[in-house]
Amino acid sequence: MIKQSHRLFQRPSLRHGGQGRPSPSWLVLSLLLLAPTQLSWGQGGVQMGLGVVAPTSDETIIDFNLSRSSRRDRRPRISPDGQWIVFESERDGNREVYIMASDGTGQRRLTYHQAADGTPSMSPDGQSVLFQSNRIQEYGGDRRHDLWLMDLETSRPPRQLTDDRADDAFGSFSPDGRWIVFSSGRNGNVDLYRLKVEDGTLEQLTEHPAHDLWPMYSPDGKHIVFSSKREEQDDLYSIPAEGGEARRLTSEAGNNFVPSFFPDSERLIFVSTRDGFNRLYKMVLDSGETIALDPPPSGRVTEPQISPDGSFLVFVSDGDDQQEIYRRSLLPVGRPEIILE
Ligand SMILES: [Ca+2]
Ligand SMILES: [Ca+2]
Ligand SMILES: [Ca+2]
Repeated sequence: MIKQSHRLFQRPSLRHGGQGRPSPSWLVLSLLLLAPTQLSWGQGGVQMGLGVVAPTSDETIIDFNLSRSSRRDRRPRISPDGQWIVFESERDGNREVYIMASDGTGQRRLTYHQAADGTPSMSPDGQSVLFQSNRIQEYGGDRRHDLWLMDLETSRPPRQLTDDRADDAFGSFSPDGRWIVFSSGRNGNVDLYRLKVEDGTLEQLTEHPAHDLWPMYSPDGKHIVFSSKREEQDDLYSIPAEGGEARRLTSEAGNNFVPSFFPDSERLIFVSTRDGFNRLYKMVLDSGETIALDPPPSGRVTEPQISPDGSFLVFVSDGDDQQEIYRRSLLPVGRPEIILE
């Protein structure tokens, strides 16, 4: 459903700041969810050099540690051409946005600000990086997150895309680059909104008392999946890209979050605690068939991202102490495609 449509860049309306405002900590709470329990990886998981080698029956899966800074490297997002990974890190003292080649080389810092800059994603044309930052200290003294867009080709300062006293977070581009979907608490609880890049038009996509988090477009642009605690747990839901009725995708006991689509738009990978610890699962959307990623990565795993061509997976794990970004090939010898069966 489309609940409202108006231009951004107007001053925030005070009526959004009264009763019904979400707790200031929804953003923090949603992030704590990402590391709920410890995983003891008993068999294999032998640390070797840059990677973690976990032997399996038919092949060797190597999870390469790409970021290697041990300073909370998180939120990896792969560029549309698969060549780059943008991410956030605290390696320089406070949260900043970085970019590296998808093999981990050429790590480069993109933001220089004392505020918390993070959760980046690249535009489909590969020319700009969307990120969230609480660098504007106003809204009655609060530091709340807004969305910002940085041009990679020039040294121009980032452009502020949202301006509201609530947190705006988890921004992500539509595949055609025309829209940015994000989570915002601006109407009293955290719902999904989409912002038209061209002219700043804003549309509300969900309206539900639960917090709607981690929105992600399907590669065909038709759907948005997200995480929301609408029942007794965090589940994944899907809505049409222009808004509409939410379809619940997960129902097994345990929290489910951070979905990422395979290139066919028919399968997801996501994090679930259904086995008592953070584990990655692949799901066929039509049938609901779900299997765990095997072998499970070492450490507490979260934030999986499938490369646009489906050839590799990146994720975050604390398997080498602090959170770092790992890469696993999804193309074992003799198996040119990911088969879910
Ligand atoms: Ca910063
Ligand atoms: Ca805001
Ligand atoms: Ca909501």
